[in-house]
Amino acid sequence: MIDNKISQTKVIIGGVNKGEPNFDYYMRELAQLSAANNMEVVGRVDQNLERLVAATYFGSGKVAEIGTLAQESGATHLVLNDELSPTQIRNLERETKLHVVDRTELILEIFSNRAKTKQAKLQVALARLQYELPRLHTAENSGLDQQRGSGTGGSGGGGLANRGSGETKLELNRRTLGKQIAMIKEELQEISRSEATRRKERNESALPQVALVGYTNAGKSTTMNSLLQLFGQGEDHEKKAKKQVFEKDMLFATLDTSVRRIDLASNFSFLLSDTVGFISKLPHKLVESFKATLQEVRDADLLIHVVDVSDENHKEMVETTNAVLKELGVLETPTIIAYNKADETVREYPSMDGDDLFYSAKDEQSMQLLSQLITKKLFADYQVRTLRLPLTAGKDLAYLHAKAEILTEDYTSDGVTVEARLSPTDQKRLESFTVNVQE
Ligand SMILES: Nc1nc2c(ncn2[C@@H]2O[C@H](COP(=O)(O)OP(=O)(O)OP(=O)(O)O)[C@@H](O)[C@H]2O)c(=O)[nH]1
Ligand SMILES: [Mg+2]
Repeated sequence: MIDNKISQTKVIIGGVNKGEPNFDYYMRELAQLSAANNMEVVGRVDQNLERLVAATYFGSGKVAEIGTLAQESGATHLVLNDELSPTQIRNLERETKLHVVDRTELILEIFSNRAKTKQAKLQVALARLQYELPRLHTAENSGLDQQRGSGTGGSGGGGLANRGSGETKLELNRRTLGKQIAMIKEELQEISRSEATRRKERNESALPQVALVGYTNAGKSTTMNSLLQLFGQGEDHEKKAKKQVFEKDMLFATLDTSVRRIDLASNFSFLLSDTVGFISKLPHKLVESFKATLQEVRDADLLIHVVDVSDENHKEMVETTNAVLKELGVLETPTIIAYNKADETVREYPSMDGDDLFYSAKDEQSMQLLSQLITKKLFADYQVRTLRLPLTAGKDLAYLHAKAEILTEDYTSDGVTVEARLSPTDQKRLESFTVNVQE
């Protein structure tokens, strides 16, 4: 969070409740999103309506009320809970004299401020251009949209139609945006291709892949760091520190995916990835353009769905995350539900409730239990097999030593008998040497 209150933009948050059971929760999220965007929430307006008013989103009485509230509170911006049409934004800006920011734009803005790597920046830029494209004529008309994107500033008011610039300029702008979109897409594809190569190289040993997923600020990065801390034995302090990922008490601290190798026991290793967190009504275009970043989630053999159980809205957060996981097509991936921050609750931890884990990412015992769960889930299909390798199979023996957990090894004059724990892939690969499979 940014401490400097003086520079904060004063905003009123607002939403139309069409009878959604989670409405209040969405509004609180909206307040948090505003705060994350360096905005100070000075008022909130809700209206119950069966459907949105096509022209102005709110009904006319509410619009007038907002105008008054803005004058009293000194607000310059109106932040709304839904994605609005360009016309609604234009009309509301004219009538309230406020700069209107809808939920989609707010999320896009936070993402753009947080993006650090080239890939993240391009992905946000793409989502943003796609959001702006159908709204271009608003920019023609009001001039307000030139300020849009800064998040702060904005004098409000305005919105006088200025059609003098004519159709041609609009067409030109559309074409320019269209070209920019195409260029960004191409650049992203390029990055994606080299990423894919790197991913393949990184995982040529076919290590199982585990991905941390969940609502933003749930503690995914902290969980990753604790696992790294605990299982980076043998590594010196400096090396461990270098592997750590960024964790912070703020929305969307992580925008990029980090992948680290975790070595649990002898040859029991997996790749762990930490990635962007989710929030309700995450703009579809944003999820779409972050698909490359979320590739690790899509490839994962196991998901660890981290939930901040100390948050009273954690049930809604689980639903939100599941909705995004559905959009990514990974609802069927085996998942451990990991209720984090149990230290902030009265629950005993670490503990299990059926298959679910209650833990704290800051507690070593919790990490031990989590790693056991991962092992159990990940290696459920592993089998202990006895293999008889002739002397000529030196390469296969070397492979076993490098990739598998060897339990016993017995050398004779014509070869070697090995008892090893094998992954499904290796079971197939070494099928011809197998003399016994342990149940
Ligand atoms: N009390 C408590 N705080 C925790 C625990 N785990 C994480 N936190 C705190 O929660 C905040 C968010 O942690 P992160 O690990 O950055 O969360 P994240 O899920 O990676 O969040 P994003 O990257 O923003 O999606 C940080 O301030 C952590 O210190 C925990 O077990 N107990
Ligand atoms: Mg994070």
